[in-house]
Amino acid sequence: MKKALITGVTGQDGSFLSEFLLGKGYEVHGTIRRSSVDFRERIAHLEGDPNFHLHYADLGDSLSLMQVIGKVRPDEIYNLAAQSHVQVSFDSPEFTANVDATGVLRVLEAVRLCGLTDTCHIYQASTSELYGKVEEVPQNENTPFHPYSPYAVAKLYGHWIVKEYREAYNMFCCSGILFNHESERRGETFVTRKITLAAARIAQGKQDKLYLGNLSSLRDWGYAKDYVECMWLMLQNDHPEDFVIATGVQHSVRDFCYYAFKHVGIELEFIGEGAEEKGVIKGFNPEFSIVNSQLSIGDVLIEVSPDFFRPTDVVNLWGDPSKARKQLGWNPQKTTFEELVKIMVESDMAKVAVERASEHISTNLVEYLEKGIVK
Ligand code: NAP
Ligand code: G4F
Repeated sequence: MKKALITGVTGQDGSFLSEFLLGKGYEVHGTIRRSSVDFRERIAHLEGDPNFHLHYADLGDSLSLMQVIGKVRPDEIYNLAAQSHVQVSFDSPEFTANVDATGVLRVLEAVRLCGLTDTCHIYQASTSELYGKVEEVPQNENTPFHPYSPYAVAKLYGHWIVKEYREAYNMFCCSGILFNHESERRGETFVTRKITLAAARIAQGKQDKLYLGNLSSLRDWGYAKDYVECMWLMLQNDHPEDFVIATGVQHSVRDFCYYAFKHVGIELEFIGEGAEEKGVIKGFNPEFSIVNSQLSIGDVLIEVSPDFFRPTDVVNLWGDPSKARKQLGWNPQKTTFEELVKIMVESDMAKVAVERASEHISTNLVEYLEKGIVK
C-alpha cells in the first residue's frame, strides 16, 4: 500500500486530496496544528477511516517535520501547507515568508536527512500569483515570473528551491503552478466564497449588502476537486516536471457576482465606475423562491470598499493548461465556470437555510422555556 503525506490536510485542497488518495487505495497521513478551536471541519468525515492518520507538525518547525517524515517514510509528499491568503501576507509578511518560503526548504531537507532522497516523490503547491504583474497573457510554464505580494515572493522561493533540489540532488520534486481553484470548502475570506455566501445570505434575508474591493480583477477559476487529481498525476509522471494547472477561461470578480446572484434568482446590473460602482437588482427570476421579501428592483446589493484594496494587486491571471492536457491527459474543463458557481451557491444556500432553521428552533425554545411550555 502506497503512503502519502499531506501537509495542510485541513485546508481546502488537503481535504479533497485526502479523499482522492484514499479512493486510490493509499494510506494517507496528514499534518495538523494545534488550535484552541475545532479546525477540522473539512476532514471530520475522514477521521475514523483506518487508512487516514493525523500527526502534529508545523512548517516553521524542522524537528516536527523530521519526526513525521522519519516515522511515516512516505512514498509521496504533497506540500500544501501555507499562509495562503494574499491580502493577509501584507499584514504578516515575515510569518508568510517563514512558512511559504523557508517551510518548503524544511520539508525538502527533512526528506534528505531521513534518507528518502531517492524514493520519495514531492509535490509543491506553487501558484499563478508568481506571474503577478503579468508580463504575458495567457500564462504558461515559460512565462516570466513577476511576484507582486509578500505571499508571491515567498512562494517564488519555494518554487526555485524545489527546482534546485531536483537538479542538485536528483530528487523527484516538482511544482504545480495552480491558478485559483475554488469549491464549497473554500475559505470564507477569499473573494468567490465571500460572494456565494453573501448571495445566499441576501436571498434568505440574513445580510443586506456585500462590500468588495477590485471588481475588475480577472482570474482563471477552476474547481479544487478537479485540480487535486492533477497534483497526483504529476507525481506519477516518468520525470519530475512543473505544470500550469488552469481552465484556460478567464472571468472578472464582477462576472462572478453576476452568476452567483443569478443562481439565487436575482439579476444584477452594475452601474457607476471605480470606487463608485454598485451592483443593483435589475430583476428577479420567478423560478426561484427568494425568502427575502424585502428586496426590490433598484436595491443596491454590492458596493466597493477601499478596505479590500491591496497595496499591489494582481489583476490579469489567465492560464494555458496545454502542457497538462497533453502530457498528463488531464481535462481542464471537467467543471465549467458556471457549474463551479452553481456548486458553491447551492452549498451556501443549504448552509444558510440550516443556520436559519437552527436560529428558529433556538428562538422558539427560548420562548417556550420562558412561557414554561418546555422545562
Ligand atoms: P488553505 O485552505 O488556506 O489551507 C492551507 C493549509 O495550510 C491549512 O491546512 C493550514 O492549516 C496549513 N498551514 C498554514 N500554516 C501552516 C504551518 N505553519 N504549518 C503547517 N500547516 C500550516 O489553502 P488551499 O486553498 O487548500 O491551498 C493549498 C496550497 O495551494 C497552499 O499552499 C496555497 O498557497 C496553494 N495554492 C492555492 C491556490 C488556490 O486557489 N486555492 C492556488 C495556487 C496555490 P490550519 O487549518 O491549521 O490553518
Ligand atoms: O480570492 P482572492 O483573495 O484570491 P487571490 O488573491 O487570487 O489568491 C488566491 O489564489 C492564488 C492563485 O492565484 C493562490 F495562490 C492564493 O493562495 C489564493 O488561493 O482574490 C482574488 C481577486 C484579487 O484580485 C482581489 O483583489 O479578487 C479581488 N477582490 C476584490 N474584492 C477581493 C475582494 N479579494 C478578497 N479576498 N476579498 C474581497 O473583498
